[in-house]
Amino acid sequence: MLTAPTFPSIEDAYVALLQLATKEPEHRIDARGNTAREVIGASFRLSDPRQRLPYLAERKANPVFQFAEALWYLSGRRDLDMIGYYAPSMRASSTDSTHLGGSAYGYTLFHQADGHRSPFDLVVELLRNEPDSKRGYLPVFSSAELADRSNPDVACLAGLHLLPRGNHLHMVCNMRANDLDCGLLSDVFSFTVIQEYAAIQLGLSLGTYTHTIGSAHVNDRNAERVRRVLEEAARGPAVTYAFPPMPEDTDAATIERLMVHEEALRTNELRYNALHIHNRLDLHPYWQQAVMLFELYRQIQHDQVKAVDPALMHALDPGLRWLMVRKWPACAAAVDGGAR
Ligand code: 5HM
Repeated sequence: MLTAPTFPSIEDAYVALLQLATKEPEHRIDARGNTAREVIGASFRLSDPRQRLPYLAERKANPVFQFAEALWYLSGRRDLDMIGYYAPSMRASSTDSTHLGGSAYGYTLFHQADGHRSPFDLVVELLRNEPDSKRGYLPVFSSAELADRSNPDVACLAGLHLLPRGNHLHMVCNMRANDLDCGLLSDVFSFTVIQEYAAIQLGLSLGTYTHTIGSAHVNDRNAERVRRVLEEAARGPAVTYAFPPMPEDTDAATIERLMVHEEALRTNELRYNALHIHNRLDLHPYWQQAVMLFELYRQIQHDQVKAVDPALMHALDPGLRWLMVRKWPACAAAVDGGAR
């Protein structure tokens, strides 16, 4: 087969890649202090890019970070204030303690410099007028990033290729490198959200997502967790949840509104309960879920509660609840004895 192997969900692709890199590595590498097992030129396709979360207790995917990162990209930002609150480890990649560099993909793709249209806007406009186009490419990695040999943050994403074919928007993602245990899951989550958002702007259905990687590797420091994940996967699929479709009226104004709520919760200026989120925010129930995640995280970070608000946990989609219970002890405490 000459096209990438197809998987029904990111969980299946993730497990297959971990198996490949740990059991049949092609190279042992040691780049910038990271010893790793590596396979070069790996790729996969997702038939349903909405199946973008893995339900593996040993992996403990963090849906709060996943939504935060996707929205950070869609709003064209590069500030550490926002993303560093959700992923403190990303602060180490900043040279000025304020911004991120190459990995602030949203700034490259969605930022509108001085009234100019963003690269994303240009590609959407092109594809509206030329449906079978092969030119809908959004480059991210730039060799200029290599000019500074000590640059800690060189983009791993080379580019995203949007391909409207028939009624569907397909996307191919090219990565120069992917950490299969740490980077892959959040990358695929965010990039498939960008794909779905682009499909909506073009009035198309969501097509397939193809992910290609130059250096696909598992760092030795993560080997123990990877072993546990593979053991869990070998026991068979325990649970799976369908991720709902993004509402068809989602646009830049929706993202802006969401970011107002996100900031109010991140800075602890406001606190929301489930009823308020349901009844008082001008947001589709799909996006209300993201606000619920940010409020739960506010309770964990700012209030440092032992147990988060059970009503909020109850209002979460079952798949997100499953993940939050596994990720955060304060979420598990809120549903103990209740429906997990
Ligand atoms: O030395 P290098 O710049 O390639 O190190 C970056 C590491 O972060 C690699 O392991 C790369 O695969 C991983 N990474 C990732 O998987 C980094 C980013 C941020 O650009 C990402 N996915 N999005």
